[in-house]
Amino acid sequence: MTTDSEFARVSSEKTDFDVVVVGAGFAGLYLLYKLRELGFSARALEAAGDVGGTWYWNRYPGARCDILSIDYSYSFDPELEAEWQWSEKYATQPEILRYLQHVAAKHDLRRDIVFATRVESASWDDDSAQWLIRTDKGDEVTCRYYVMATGCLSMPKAPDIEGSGRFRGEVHYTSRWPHEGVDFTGKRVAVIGTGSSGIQSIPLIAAQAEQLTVFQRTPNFSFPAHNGPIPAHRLADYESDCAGYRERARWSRIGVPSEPATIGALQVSEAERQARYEAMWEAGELVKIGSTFTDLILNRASNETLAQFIRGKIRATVRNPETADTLSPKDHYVITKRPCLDTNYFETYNLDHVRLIDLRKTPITTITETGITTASESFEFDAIVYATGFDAMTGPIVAVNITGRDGITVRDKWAGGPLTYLGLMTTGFPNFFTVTGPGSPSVLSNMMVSIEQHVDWICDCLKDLRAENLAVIEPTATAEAGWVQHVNDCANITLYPTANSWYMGANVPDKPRVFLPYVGGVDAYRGVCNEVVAQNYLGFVRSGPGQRRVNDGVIRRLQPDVQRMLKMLTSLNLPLMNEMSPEGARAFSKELAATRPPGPEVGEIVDGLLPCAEGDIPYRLYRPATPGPHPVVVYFHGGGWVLGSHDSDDPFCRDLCVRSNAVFVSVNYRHAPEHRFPAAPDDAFAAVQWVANHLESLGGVPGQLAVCGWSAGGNLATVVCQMASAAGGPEICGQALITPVTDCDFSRPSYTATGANYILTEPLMRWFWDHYADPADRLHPKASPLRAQDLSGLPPALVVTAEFDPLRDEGLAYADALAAAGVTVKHLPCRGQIHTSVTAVDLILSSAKARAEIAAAIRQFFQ
Ligand code: N01
Repeated sequence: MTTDSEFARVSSEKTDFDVVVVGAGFAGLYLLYKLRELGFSARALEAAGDVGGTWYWNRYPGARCDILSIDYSYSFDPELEAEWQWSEKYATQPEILRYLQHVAAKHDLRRDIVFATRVESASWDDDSAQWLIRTDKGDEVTCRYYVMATGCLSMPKAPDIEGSGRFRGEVHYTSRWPHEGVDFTGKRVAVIGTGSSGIQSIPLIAAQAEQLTVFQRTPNFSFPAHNGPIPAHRLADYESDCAGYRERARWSRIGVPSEPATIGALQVSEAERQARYEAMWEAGELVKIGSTFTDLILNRASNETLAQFIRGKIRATVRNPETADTLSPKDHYVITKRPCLDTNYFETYNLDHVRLIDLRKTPITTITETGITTASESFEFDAIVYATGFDAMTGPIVAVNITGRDGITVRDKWAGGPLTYLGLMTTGFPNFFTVTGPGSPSVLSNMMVSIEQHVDWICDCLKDLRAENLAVIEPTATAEAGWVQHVNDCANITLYPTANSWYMGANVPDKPRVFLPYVGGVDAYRGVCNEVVAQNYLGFVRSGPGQRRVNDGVIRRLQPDVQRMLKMLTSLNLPLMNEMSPEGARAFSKELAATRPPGPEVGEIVDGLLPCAEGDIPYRLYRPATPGPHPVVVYFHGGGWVLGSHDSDDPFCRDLCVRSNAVFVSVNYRHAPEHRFPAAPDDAFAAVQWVANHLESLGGVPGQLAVCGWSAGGNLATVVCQMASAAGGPEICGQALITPVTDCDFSRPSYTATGANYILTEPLMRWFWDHYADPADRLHPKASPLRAQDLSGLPPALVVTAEFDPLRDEGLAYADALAAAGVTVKHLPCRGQIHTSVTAVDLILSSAKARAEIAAAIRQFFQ
């Protein structure tokens, strides 16, 4: 245990270091160990009286880890792994603290730690390239690198309940529990808060107290921990190949080795779904949620099946139906608030001396000298326990007055939400690092894996700087903005942002609502950090005596789901379509299409035939469920004029039909190479003429006819508009061109930059053109509509382009040409998307927004 003289003991030796570390929890201890190993001089400053971090402070009864003990431990020291045996599946706080004390002693880490000392400010001096750190003891320390290893949940949320200072009885915070413990025997106790801390402590407080009253604002989803010995199969897996086990953890989704799910919750029968949920419930491991179904955090309906299952378990456990109902979460999706693991939590409400107060119905009006008053009742207590949570992730960082270059503070810079590069650094604050900072997987992962990864990355970075005679590192503004965008992109395809959670900063009054951690996965994140280094510290400026190396850039520009899909496709090593025969490619694309989600339900689907130059061609009509008549859109499928049919873009047509409330008539056309140019545009035009002549019988509104098409279908859609314009009809009131082919020129920059790796490749596009049209024919506006002499008078257009699409620039050129000809044009650029993204309904979730905008533009055509 530390005394104030300790600072003097440690700091009197030296006041200037290579590195100052704040915090002596899991992160700070490993950092100290590693820095010392690398020969950096380092000092850790710690507010607590000893090592332990969160496990030093959170000593409330029932405090345990909720990741298996073997996973919630260091991997850097094989000797430690061999000598330390965990006594339970989920170790208690005292055992985890003993572990940390053991590590500190084993590596003699305390000699470089100043305890009972809080860092109050840190300021960067550009001239000396140093940080000046000031503590609450009035001490000053300088260093080249300043690292905050202060944890994500270390700053208790300030009391925000009226009268909280008035209570004269015992007041305890789960986050600052007395070391000597608390005896509640014979006492009337109130617990406010039902997050993880409340849920863990309530059963044990109930076991002692004479009366326990729980004040619940939001019920939580909690799973039984089934604590006990570490499951034998898990222990065997770990012990048989410890190093391999750790490596699997490092490259897993959340930092625990597990088999990822392969199927969505709605893709199995009700019986199988329930069986899987039962297995998850019995396992007592949060990681099992991720390995049960793929889409629980992505799809509302899927998530609701799990929510219902858990509510059923609560009803089956809690005898009083009203109490069971109050304990059943209904205002947020499972996982969107951190789920809890409990031991006898719900059972506790069957005890006669335990009462639950629903603060949604009867909010606390004030805390009094003797108890708590709600809107309907006054309670007297001997003790109040606050389990009210933390100012998470940013709180501990902005609590220190950190001033960077040009006098800006982190607090000011982050006033609208944290801005970081990789959750590791922030622009304007050179040589300042955060371990598990906002924008990194941190709280959405096994903290141990994320802590070790960050510490390793930071230490490797310092080592590289030293090796290259560099002294200062700072992210560029572009890299940081790109990362913040990517972090948001990842969150926005999930249900996480829908909850009022601490992940969103929603628990702290006036805190900006920003999703704080990185939800892209531990594996993906590790890949990013490694790539940044492999690309010579992409996104960083590094400088030293006489040198300044700027390596500006954005590490992830693809949407996260697109990135994952491409990675998955690469791993499958699929054959290339452009190396197949047309028949082979058709069969292959049909096979792929069979595995995709079906798209939404529509009111009606009708298959029919319509006459064209060389016989009938099939169409499929999608009718909205709303009362008709409806506007009509003739749709042309993609497939490079070679592949596809009237039903090959089925999910996309369904989606647009529902979103735009229009009848979609997806028509087939003759395909190349059997029927080369101009068979396809001739069929397409004939189809539009036929639909125009049958509008009313198809359930359409006279005069409300538009065209839409994707890829080669987008080409046909606009060619049809040109043909109709030249022929004096039919009247078309809008054209929606989704990543269309508009030209036969392969030299535009989008071909050069994105022609290799994003499904639609340059060789594939050449293969399509070769099958479709002779080089001379390609120049005809019916093949390359961008080459038309005059585009004036064409219907209003929506042109959708994707950032990583070889066709991007010709789409853009067409939008510009239409605008120059006086046509009303809306251009919708899809950031981070590829050619196939927009049509990939329920597969590329990040493209849903684009589909909503397409539908809005289509509706606009008809106004
Ligand atoms: O904090 P919380 P926590 N009036 O914010 C309520 C980790 N952890 O300490 O949801 C009334 O989750 C608040 O209500 P609401 C873990 O990551 C891990 O429990 O805001 N009630 C909520 O019920 C966890 O998620 C373990 O409506 C008020 C509760 O207080 C994180 O730490 C154990 C209120 C706070 O819940 C935080 O958990 C413990 C008010 N004014 C913690 N203000 C392990 O198992 C707040 N509440 C490893």
